[in-house]
Amino acid sequence: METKTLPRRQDATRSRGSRTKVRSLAVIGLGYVGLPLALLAEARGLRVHGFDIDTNKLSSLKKREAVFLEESERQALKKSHAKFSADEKVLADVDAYVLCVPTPVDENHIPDLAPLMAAARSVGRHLKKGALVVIESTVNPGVCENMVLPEIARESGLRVERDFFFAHCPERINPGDAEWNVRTIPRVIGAYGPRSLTHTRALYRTLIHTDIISMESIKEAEAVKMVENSFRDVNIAFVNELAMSFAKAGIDITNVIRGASSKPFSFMPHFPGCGVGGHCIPVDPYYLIRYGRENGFEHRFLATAREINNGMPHYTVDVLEKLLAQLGRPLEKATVALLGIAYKRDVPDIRESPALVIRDELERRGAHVRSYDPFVKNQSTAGSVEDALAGADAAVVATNHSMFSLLQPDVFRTRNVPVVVDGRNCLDKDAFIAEGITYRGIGR
Ligand code: SAJ
Repeated sequence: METKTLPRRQDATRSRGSRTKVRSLAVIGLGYVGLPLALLAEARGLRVHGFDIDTNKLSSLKKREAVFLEESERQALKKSHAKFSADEKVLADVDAYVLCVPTPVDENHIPDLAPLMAAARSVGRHLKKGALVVIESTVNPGVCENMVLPEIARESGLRVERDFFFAHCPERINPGDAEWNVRTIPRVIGAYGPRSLTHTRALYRTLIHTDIISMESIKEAEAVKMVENSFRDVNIAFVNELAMSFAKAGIDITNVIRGASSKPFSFMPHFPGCGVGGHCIPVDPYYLIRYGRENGFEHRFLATAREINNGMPHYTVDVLEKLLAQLGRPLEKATVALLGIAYKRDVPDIRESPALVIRDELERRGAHVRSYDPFVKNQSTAGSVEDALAGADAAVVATNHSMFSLLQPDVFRTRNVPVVVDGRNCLDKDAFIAEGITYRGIGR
């Protein structure tokens, strides 16, 4: 409702009516960020073109299908007249471009900007005077202005702030969250200059009816997203470290967190688990670490938090190995039911999922893994929970899917599964112990 503006060095010029009005929008990258944005823009009356290089995704979109959408967005997609294509022609003659392409890290945690740079070149080839370009992809400070903008200017031959306008508005999509979505989440924008700011604010005011906060610079907007997600990673690492410590002391960390949460101020609960997955939280801190190094600063705290969180899948397998050894059952040659492959509750996304690390580590230690995930059936080796548990020496819950949280101990006992490691502390610990099952959580 409110367009809050943080104190700025330059006063943004007021929106000049139709000159900033966006009537057509091209969204580059039609994943869980770009597609909801494209559908929202169409619902707001804009002519929308969607561009993506992934032909599999485009063939689903041609059938008006997309598994990662919320139900209301799935309905909107079925009725959508937006044009989705891998042909760059859809990038011609639009008032605004929003780039929502992935910015992953490689196996050495080095940020990979190739998709974003390729998208920038595509836009540059079709950019016309007066158009606006917004980067929603998550990047560290400096990337938009020092890497992406020069590519667009070179390809188009146009000058920023004079011929076209440029800004960063970091995406804040929270997969699986029905309440906070592209319509309702406040947004932060950082623009190249006052005219770019005016055009960017006009676009997002058209799209969303919630707070729009203008930062003093593009770098500040890039930094906001990095800080948001690094904050979450370090807080998860904090409780993961506590979990490993309190496990040795026989203290249930989940009770301690519940107790600490009774403090009505300056405590924000996070929860220990078998690891940190997804496209954001385990990725963004590496961007900040690299950026710090470029500026001669070592982010020791961020790096330590990453190390702790990256160690949780192995810690989980260690817990299992010790429990089986106590029962005289070596992990090697044991059959382990792995419940959960996705990185997060009730989503089909496996990117950076700790469950995949647990699976690989179990197999590396000689165990036979039977995995089941109702949201990721194509990676499951069992057809149901019961199928995964049949003949298993142990079970590991790696994702707190709603259906797993409801599992009762008798499902395990009747299949003679003596050991359960609850990597998301989502099972009823007392019920499992009462049923005579050897139960361990993460920190409880
Ligand atoms: N996790 C924990 N303990 C926690 C919270 C999460 O171990 O207390 C694990 C999850 O199991 C998962 C990973 O961390 O493997 C990431 O979980 P997440 O809830 O942060 O989910 P994401 O990756 O979808 O994060 C998104 C982010 N949104 C954006 O980047 C725009 C993040 O900023 C949000 O804070 C987060 O959703 C959210 O709040 O749910």
